[in-house]
Amino acid sequence: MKSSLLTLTLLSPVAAAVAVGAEAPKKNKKVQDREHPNVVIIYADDLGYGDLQCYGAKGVETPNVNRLAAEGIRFTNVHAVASTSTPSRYSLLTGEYAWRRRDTDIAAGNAGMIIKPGQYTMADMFKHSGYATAAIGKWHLGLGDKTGTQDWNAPLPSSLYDLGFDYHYIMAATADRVPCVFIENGSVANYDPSAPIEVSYVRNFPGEPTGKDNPELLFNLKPSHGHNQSIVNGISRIGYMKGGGKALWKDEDIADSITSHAIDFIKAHSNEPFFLYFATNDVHVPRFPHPRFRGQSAMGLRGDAIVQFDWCVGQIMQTLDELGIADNTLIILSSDNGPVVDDGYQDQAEELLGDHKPAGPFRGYKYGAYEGGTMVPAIVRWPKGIKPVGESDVLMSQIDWMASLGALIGARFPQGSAPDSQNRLGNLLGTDSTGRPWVVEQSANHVLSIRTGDWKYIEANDGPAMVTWGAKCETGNSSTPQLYDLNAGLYEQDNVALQHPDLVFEFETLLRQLRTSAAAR
Ligand code: NG6
Ligand code: CA
Repeated sequence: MKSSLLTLTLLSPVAAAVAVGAEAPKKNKKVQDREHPNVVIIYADDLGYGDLQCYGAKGVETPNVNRLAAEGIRFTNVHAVASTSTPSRYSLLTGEYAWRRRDTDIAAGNAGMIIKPGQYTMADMFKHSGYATAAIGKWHLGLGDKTGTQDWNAPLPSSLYDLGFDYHYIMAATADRVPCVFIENGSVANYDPSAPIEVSYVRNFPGEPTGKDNPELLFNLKPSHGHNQSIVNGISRIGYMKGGGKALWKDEDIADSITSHAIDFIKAHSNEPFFLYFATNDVHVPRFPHPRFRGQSAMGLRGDAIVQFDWCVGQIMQTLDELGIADNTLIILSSDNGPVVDDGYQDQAEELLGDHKPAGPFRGYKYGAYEGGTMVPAIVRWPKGIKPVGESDVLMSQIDWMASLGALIGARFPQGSAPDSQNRLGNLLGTDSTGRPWVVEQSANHVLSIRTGDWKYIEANDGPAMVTWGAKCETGNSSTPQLYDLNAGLYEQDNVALQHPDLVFEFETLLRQLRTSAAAR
């Protein structure tokens, strides 16, 4: 049923409803019970709505994710907060829309910590509710006190411990950005004192080769656009770095490395409730999966990276099974933004795509305002707590996962924390099919869109129609407002804004209210 009337009321976040004073509750040791299930968020990178077999992928098999979906709920209308990584991750982990802050765009590898130590994060929420907490994999939310000032050869002054994670083993940004080393508990892992690390996003270090000047050294992957600065492991990157020695990662081993650290964390905490944020490097560029996954899909490196992602998921599931704790572990699998095919390396992703549609039936890709930018796969499995109801088309945003998971574990929220996150636990667990009346989506150039069950509104802006840095992605920009009737087809095609000025006005009003609401800073 089409609803033309929008609920303009800003639902008060659960955070406010259960607000307590600023004093943080003490960590109490808890046991894993139904009120305190383990929670594992498996957060893929650039994995599109159509990239998994259980979402209709062609040319690639994902048996482990298929099994997860078969034993849980496969959601078909879940949105990342933004169509790029840093703002989506910021929003997921803080429950605050990234667009409320100016410094949450795609972060450099030497960005200072974007989430401030004083903010109450999802990890704080679990930690203060008695959970062991860990972040493993891609971080991309900055490290250290201040951009560009980190001494990578010593413990960093601010790291994830200040954000509620007891343990972390992370990549500072992305695999295509320096520094190409893992950070474990605030220091470079496997640090090599014979090769001190220097990082700059401004200038190269004298004598260091770059992809631009030394293409003959690119024995693993060559760039298709950008990505022509420092060379690590025969692949040129964004940014300049020197040193690293034996601490430098090998791209083909990243999935193995983060998965084994995740398994170790799970094993070490199998007797107490734990929260694991497992953020994979797959399927972000440079796509360079381990040789054992090569040729396992019909799509070359991008498809093989999906196979590798599925393997990681299988390893986590197997570990939980072996420890006998799968039943009371709530797994959420999703992605930080929609897909992109050529994102800067000559990996033949475009040539080998065949019939595969990375964004499924939706228009647009990563970076853009169309649905393909933020519509992501989302699977929830918790044998002890939810019925495997199959599919759910409830409208949901990742912004609500913090308040929803907080409600699940009985967390208390300091006043003002998670300001945009609403308790939608019933949606997440499949017991309530009435979804959010609307979700907000953010594109790479800060254009906001509203999606309801029936409509998609994209605010007017003056940007170009395609991204300007090489990726063949539509931005969704238009100098006049866009309104699409999603019942007329999921592929945003006919702009009916002129036929529905009342609705356009309602959406504009809603965005204005959201932008100026108390949560805005
Ligand atoms: C872009 C990069 C792209 C990717 C993206 C961030 C170029 C030419 N392109 O600037 O390859 O790294 O940033 O992706 O540099 S995200 O998924 O982490 O947001
Ligand atoms: Ca991403």
